[in-house]
Amino acid sequence: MLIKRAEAIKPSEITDKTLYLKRREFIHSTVGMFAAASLLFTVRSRAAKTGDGNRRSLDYVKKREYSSDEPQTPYPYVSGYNNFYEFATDKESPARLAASLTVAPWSVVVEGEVARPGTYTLEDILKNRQLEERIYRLRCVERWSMVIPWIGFSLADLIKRFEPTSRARYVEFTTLYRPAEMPGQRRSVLSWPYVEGLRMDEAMHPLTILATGLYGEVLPNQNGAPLRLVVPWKYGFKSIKSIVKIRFSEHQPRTTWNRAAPREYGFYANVNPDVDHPRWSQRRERRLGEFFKRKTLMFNGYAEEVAHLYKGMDLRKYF
Ligand SMILES: Nc1nc2c(c(=O)[nH]1)N[C@H]1C(S)=C(S)[C@@H](COP(=O)(O)O)O[C@H]1N2
Ligand SMILES: [Mo]
Repeated sequence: MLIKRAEAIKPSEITDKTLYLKRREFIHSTVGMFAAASLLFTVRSRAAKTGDGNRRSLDYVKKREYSSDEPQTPYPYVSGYNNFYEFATDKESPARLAASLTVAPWSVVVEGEVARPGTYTLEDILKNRQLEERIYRLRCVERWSMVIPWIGFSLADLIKRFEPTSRARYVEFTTLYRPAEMPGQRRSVLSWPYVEGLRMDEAMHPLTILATGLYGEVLPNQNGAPLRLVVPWKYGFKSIKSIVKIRFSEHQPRTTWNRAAPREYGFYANVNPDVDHPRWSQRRERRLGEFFKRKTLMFNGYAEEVAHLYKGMDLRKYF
């Protein structure tokens, strides 16, 4: 994510060199090839430095629920090129800085319009839940995308257990606030804690998952351990990481990016090639690991599954 509060952060802090290269020079594919190769190199060497010491396999995943024959993005990108502002505003540092985040024990507070509010431990949440592998695309506002074999479970399945009341029209998610372990939170780059939200029908959609892993392993901290949302038809910033609170409400939540820059980041944030970001087009994207840009697809390619949720809505207004 990029934000425009120039007085709060210097451009050099939010725009790393590879993205700078991308913006300027990717018009020429040869330069693009060079930049893509050097990005992979940077990402690989950073990964080697962090040692990926916490990698643990999740071998009890049984079911393959949603597959894709698209080539998967190489692991070093997925775990080495991250947006996680609680740690840093560049893409390479979260892998290193998140390594020491304490992710166990972990619990999630459930509150608002539900019959069963309370504090649920992660074990509680995972109990009896079938973990599945689902290969979904993640597409960022910054025009890059990845194909990731996530491991997780349907959010709807968990929500049903909390028994939302008939007044619950939205679900709000909150990320951990722990400045002692999350150095980015010591600066007011965003208003902490990070908050995201979905309309109830979006949250209950079978494509929406809570992820606990990727590539057959426990979720790396930089990807939002131990529990993060994945909403494949929306821009990446909706997929909130390291969730500690789930709140059900009648009113649309005030989400972090929307508050920071309402003209740039709407509540819905559906991937939409026809609605530009105010500062750039959203028509094309770079799949990390590939040389040539590709066309961005409506709803990130999931139109058949989700377009009905927005029937009759003006998607320029509700962007
Ligand atoms: N708490 C929190 N969640 C977050 C973010 C963040 O900064 N903080 N960044 C978002 C953005 S902009 C993107 S693109 C994705 C990146 O997920 P990844 O690092 O697993 O690829 O996480 C999203 N979730
Ligand atoms: Mo993003």
